[in-house]
Amino acid sequence: MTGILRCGRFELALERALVMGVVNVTPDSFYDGGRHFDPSAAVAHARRLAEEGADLLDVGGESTRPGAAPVVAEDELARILPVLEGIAGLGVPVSVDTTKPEVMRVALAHGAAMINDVTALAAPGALELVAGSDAAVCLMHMQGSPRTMQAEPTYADVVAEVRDFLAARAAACVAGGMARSRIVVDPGFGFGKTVAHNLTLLARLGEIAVLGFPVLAGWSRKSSLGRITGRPAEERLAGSVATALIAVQRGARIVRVHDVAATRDALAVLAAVERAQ
Ligand code: 9MG
Repeated sequence: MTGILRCGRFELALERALVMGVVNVTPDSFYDGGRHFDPSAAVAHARRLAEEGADLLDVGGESTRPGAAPVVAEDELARILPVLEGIAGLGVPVSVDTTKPEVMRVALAHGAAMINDVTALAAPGALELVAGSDAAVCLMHMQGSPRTMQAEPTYADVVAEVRDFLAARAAACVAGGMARSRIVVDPGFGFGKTVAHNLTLLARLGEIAVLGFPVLAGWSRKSSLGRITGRPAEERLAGSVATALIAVQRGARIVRVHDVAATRDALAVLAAVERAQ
């Protein structure tokens, strides 16, 4: 896919796959929970990811790991606002990972260029709020909620169900006034999916990409990689990079990762091979 992703004051060319660096300001995220809970540590981490070549930074103040406890909007904002302020001058578009319209409103006022919503703007008022801004949105598929999603995920055809859901949410955004060039879709690896569901979605990612929106893929350090390799989250770099490459080869245009430098290098090699064809 070529084209442009419009996010706030940024226009991101999609000729090469983009790398979104994860900045979790949480005590309980599955891989980096607690590492950057202190705002100055989170800002330093974001700065490092930007230096490593992140095209976007995704800042989140509420863990979406399976079983995670919900956080009220006030606490979520208290976690992310000092970080948004600290990284505003980096020149890298900032995405805010939230499901709450109250958090979205404040984040947009603080310059967020994208809203990354793992519930695809399900909350009342969320769609209208984002549509009324100039930010991009990432619409993600999830079966259930973080508290319950891994209990017994069930699909007749996981790819068709995820694709149809994402198509319907994107259509709702367009009907609500959002330009197509502001919309990203994401199958939501690990969100109400077994390892087999995740692998099927990755293998058939092209069937999501045909929707015509940039596809974001997030496999970084996730438990499916642990199930495949037998390794804990700290040792899943190789698996994470492998899945980022496979996702891009099958149509993803954005990969959401903890390890920006390694992913950028791997994608540069892939792009060089593709140019040589
Ligand atoms: C917040 N978050 C955690 N994993 C994610 C994924 O795979 N995609 C998106 N969009 N957000 C995610």
